[in-house]
Amino acid sequence: MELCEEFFEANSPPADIQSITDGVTEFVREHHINGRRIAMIASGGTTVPVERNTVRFLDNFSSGQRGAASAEYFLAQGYAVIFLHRSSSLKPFQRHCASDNPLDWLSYGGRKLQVDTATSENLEGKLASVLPQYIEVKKNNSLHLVPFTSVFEYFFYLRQISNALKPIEKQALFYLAAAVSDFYIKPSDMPQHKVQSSGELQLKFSHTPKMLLLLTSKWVPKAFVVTFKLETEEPLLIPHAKAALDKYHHQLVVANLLETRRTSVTLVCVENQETVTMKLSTATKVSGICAVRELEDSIVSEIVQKHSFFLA
Ligand code: PAZ
Repeated sequence: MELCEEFFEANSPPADIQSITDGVTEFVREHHINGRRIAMIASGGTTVPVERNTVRFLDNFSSGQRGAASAEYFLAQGYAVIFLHRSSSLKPFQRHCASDNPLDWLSYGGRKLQVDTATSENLEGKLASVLPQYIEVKKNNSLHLVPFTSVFEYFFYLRQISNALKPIEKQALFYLAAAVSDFYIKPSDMPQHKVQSSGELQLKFSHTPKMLLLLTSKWVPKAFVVTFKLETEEPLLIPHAKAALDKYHHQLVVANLLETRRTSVTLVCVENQETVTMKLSTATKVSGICAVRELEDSIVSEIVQKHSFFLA
């Protein structure tokens, strides 16, 4: 845990930390008064800057699909959601149009902008199931977005959000689906300016401090905490998920393999380290949100049940 404290001492907080904190604190206050549970979802990958005046950075594969889809299902289950996400990754609701070019939906004539009838049918089909929930969420102000890019921003924001959620104790649910870099370059090991291409590039990586122990023991010791574990080798997956539960003493790990993460996950629970595997094919049915039930719908339903049990 010392390494974690050192991380916060050695690095400067992001410039907007106070406004992020104020926004989250107000969101928590508003929804806690109304008796809502609050899910804090972390989503997308963190970057690792190479230079202090950052031109280059290391990144990872995460698209944010898991977190963005899950946020919609938590909202549908009545949670207020803080969505801590990589700024360029998928966002709840918007993800349904992420592969579209909005300019293709419009036509312009006689100084009037119109939805193009040729494309509107397709558009309606796509958005009809999403828009009612989106409008409701906006009306209730039940989704609060906090964007990050680097691993530094991620940890600073996570700490502030945890502080804001600490008072609501068990009503808070952490769903940590972000792919956070395991290695980073300390600012003391980072050049100030753009590394020139004339010489060799040598980088010194340090282990990213394991903030999870701090989160479960100090930041939000009463919250319901779900983490995610990704591997590329199957034999490592469940043992690593179980080891994480032993180490961090939280409630649940969602384990997935890179190749099959869209179609299969295994939930490893703290009680008896029981495992439940969910596959997309067994989860297919019509739901309120999508014509085909997404894997995240099943994951979130199961987790909400476990959170209810935890609260009882
Ligand atoms: O963001 P995405 O939908 O492309 O992928 C989701 C995921 C694989 C990043 C997530 O399910 C996950 O496992 N996150 C934790 C990764 C880790 O072990 O650090």
